[in-house]
Amino acid sequence: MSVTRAKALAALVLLVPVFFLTGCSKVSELGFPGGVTSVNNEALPLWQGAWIAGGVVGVITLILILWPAVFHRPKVGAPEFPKQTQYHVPIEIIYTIIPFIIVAVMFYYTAKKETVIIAKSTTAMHEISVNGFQWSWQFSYLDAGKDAVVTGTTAKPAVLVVPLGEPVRYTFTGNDVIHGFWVPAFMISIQNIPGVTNQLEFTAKKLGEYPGRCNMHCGRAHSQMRFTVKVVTPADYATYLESITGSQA
Ligand SMILES: [Cu+2]
Repeated sequence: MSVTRAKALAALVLLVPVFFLTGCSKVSELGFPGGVTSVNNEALPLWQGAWIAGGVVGVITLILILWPAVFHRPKVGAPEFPKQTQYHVPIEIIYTIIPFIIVAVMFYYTAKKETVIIAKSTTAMHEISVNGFQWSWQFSYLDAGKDAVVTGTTAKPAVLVVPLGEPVRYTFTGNDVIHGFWVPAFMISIQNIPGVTNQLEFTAKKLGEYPGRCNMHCGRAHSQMRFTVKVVTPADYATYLESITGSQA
């Protein structure tokens, strides 16, 4: 009976990762499509690695929970408590060191990717300034002149138009409180902090419209701090810049 139970439990535990790791490539991307931006290309393996690490830890934890529940149930006539093994120093050392190693490995890969993602180059072809304020966004297209500025409102969120395949240097600032520029599909989240200038360069690699929002709770209308990123061809981008220059849209 116990051997059959053990086999059934092992089969169940093995099926879960097999289900997630096989199938089409979309499943392996675990909810984030690759190739949307240059940042996305860098960050996707980190995302997948974090899920795999979480999955392994989850499966081991599940086994440790189910094993005693299935195989060490109280027997009729047995004492109320089984043998207690508290203050078992080797076990306590092991369960202190293992989480430390897990966090250290994840920190190492995160820091390594972050260094690549925030690196500045001289290849940026455009400059766009992103200013967060209570409660919307302002996008200034610096290479089109100081007056090429688009300001959103909660009723009419702004659209950030970016060129396909051309590297852009973004500068992030905040007017009043801290805001968070977040485009989930791009795997980009960077803060707009008053008095601090953050920068990030990236290249959009797929045409389309992508929703963005503020992910720092910044006040009453925080949830309405939405915007859209629209990736267009370089020709359409040039036309767009002409259409907003001088208009203070
Ligand atoms: Cu905000």
